[in-house]
Amino acid sequence: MIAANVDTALIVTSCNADFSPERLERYLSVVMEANIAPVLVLTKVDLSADATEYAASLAQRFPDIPRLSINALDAEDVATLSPWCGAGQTIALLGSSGVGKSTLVNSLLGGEVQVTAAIREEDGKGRHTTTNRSLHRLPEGGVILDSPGMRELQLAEAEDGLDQLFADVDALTSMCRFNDCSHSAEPGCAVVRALQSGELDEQRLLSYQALKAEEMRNRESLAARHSRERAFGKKVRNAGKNKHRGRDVEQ
Ligand SMILES: Nc1nc2c(ncn2[C@@H]2O[C@H](COP(=O)(O)OP(=O)(O)OP(=O)(O)O)[C@@H](O)[C@H]2O)c(=O)[nH]1
Ligand SMILES: [Mg+2]
Ligand SMILES: [Zn+2]
Repeated sequence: MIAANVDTALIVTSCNADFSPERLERYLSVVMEANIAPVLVLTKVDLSADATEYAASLAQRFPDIPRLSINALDAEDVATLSPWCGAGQTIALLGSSGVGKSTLVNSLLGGEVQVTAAIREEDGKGRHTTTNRSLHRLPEGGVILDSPGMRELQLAEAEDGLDQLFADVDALTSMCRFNDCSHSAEPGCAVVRALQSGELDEQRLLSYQALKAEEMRNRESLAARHSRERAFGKKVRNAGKNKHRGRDVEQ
């Protein structure tokens, strides 16, 4: 869905109104579904007095995902990405418009290769400056793909990615006494037990359940659309055949 042969996805967000752990969960699920290694990159730490709080929120929510806090304009900060930049490595950039994806590319390449533009003052949103995908060779030997900022990301066909991202919750659900446990009032519910003991954070369970439901809904509607399209394709092919048959009769 994003690109082929990507090793690492830099999921970029900033210390401002763009910051949304819920959106990051969506990106992470899609990336993990595709067996791509995610790295969370928090930019604009130089512009916010609360940068450490943003970073702490990521650490609390995504303890197992590699994370970097940087000023994307600062070469020294950006050099902390070098473990993912070596020969044979392909990096993709994901994130909303204005979070600094192209800025990162420029800092990594050491030049103004990609156009960047200031975000809007009023609402902090980017201006969709990058409009095409482009691949750039890094001095360290790898390649990096710059992409247009994403508007929204609906989850579909990312079930495995979700289960990987929420592996602890997924493991708990399989330990409930009943296979179809709804994790509300059933006896022997491992999820409720973990909530009560404090082992599982309720926010995490709610996120998991909401994303699971969304993923299933979207997957089902995608499947329905595919089958409608297949049926239509068949109709078109049959119409074509009948036309030929008609001509045969005339001749
Ligand atoms: N001070 C500071 N400015 C940054 C940082 N990262 C990005 N910027 C600025 O934020 C603005 C947007 O950066 P871009 O690199 O154009 O953002 P983008 O993610 O490529 O946006 P699209 O191409 O629209 O998807 C530019 O003015 C950058 O100079 C940072 O870490 N610190
Ligand atoms: Mg850009
Ligand atoms: Zn249960």
